[in-house]
Amino acid sequence: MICSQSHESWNDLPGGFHPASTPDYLPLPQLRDLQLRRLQATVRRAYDHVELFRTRMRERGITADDVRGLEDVARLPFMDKLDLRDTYPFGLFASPMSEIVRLHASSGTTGKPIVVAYTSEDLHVWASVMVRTFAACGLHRGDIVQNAYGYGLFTGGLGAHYGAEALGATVIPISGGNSARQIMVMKDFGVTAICSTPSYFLHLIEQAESMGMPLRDLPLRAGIFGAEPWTEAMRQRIEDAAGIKAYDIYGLSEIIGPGVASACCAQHGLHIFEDHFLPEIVDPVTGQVRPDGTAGELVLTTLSKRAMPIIRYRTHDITSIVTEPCPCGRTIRRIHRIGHRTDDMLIIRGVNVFPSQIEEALLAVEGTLPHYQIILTREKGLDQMEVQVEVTSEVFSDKIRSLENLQNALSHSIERTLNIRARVRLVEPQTIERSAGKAKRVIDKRELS
Ligand code: DLL
Repeated sequence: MICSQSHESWNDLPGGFHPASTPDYLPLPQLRDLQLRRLQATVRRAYDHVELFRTRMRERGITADDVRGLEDVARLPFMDKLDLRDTYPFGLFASPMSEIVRLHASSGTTGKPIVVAYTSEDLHVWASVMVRTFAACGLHRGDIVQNAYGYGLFTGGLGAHYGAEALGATVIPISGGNSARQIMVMKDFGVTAICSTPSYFLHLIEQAESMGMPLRDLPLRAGIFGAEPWTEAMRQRIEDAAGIKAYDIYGLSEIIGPGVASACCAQHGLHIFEDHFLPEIVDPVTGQVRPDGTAGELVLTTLSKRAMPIIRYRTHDITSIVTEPCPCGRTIRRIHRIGHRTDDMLIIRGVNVFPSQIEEALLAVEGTLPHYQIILTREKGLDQMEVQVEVTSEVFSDKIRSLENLQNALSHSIERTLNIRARVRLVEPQTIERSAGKAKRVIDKRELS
């Protein structure tokens, strides 16, 4: 089965573009053949032009000619964020500066930013994978797209912008922030789709309510959400509250930006645009390749990037490759929703905890809003975790007794999920700081205590 026309309205896509004619639906032998040819060209390009890569290949006693099959990717050295930092700013470029037409940068959590570069061919590929992303999410010519990803050095804004334009949609380059204006524009311009982080969209849901214009009453029908982890429970809350379909899209600056993988009408996993990005799943500790279906760290190799080819990049994102074919008919493989990163893991009194597990435990209980923050402290040498959760104003003004019941239900839900006790504090709506971009879920004060 191919996604229904009503979902992916292919007749309304720009001239000559039809998803069925993109590599999304290539027969597998053809796709693997294309990947191999591109992998060989990428390795050769990196070997010839990037010193760090050439040195590492030589240390392993291999050359670009040793890539004879796709499985040979496992013989190549890994790259990670440190390599981008150590070669800051331009040390990994494989094209002369005269061919580089765009730079982006990502600050990450610590230290110097990392810089990424694009030739005009790279920008063309980026727009094309974003067109395929939007088409998979059911967008088409005639859609009015409010792009609330941040414009600037962050790849979200311009990445989504050029993709939506190339799709033939009408783009509103509003960027993040100024929530009252976002709602006004959404209503006045008849916006049908929005691009933002899921956490910023939650904030827009509330803002719309407070302005007496609930999003359910507006023409908005789709949200293209990504750039941070979010759970399936959060997706359902968003869909119910705003009366839209919420699609998960994934990407990272080092590889291209948004446009690495996207949900489709089946909303079960994200299709990787495998003709441009080769995925592997490895054991996060040993680096050994794991078979499809097994969870591990996603490693990505770019297959067509010219300015900055990236080989076997350790993303730190944990997922697995879906083994069943997708009902939408795409042949490119899917990854499961990315719930967390290896470096998100909190160790609390010796127990490993991921913020997404806390989100799941909280959203399993009725009466809470999906705004929460995890605060870690150390008291007398012992780690303490406090989870602050916003509750609806009705609940908050309710009797003390029902607040206590809710608090207990949340503590139990956390204990059931994680096997660890947390202090739960219910807070009034709007207490937890909102971000126009990626949400800050964890405040770790343990080093200070
Ligand atoms: O966040 C690119 C992007 C923009 C993706 C807009 C989607 C939409 P970075 O700032 O380099 O790039 O952050 C990349 O964000 O390694 C993941 O840990 C996380 N991430 C991105 N998308 C998702 C997602 C952009 N859908 C890092 N689910 C990645 C979970 C995500 N995590």
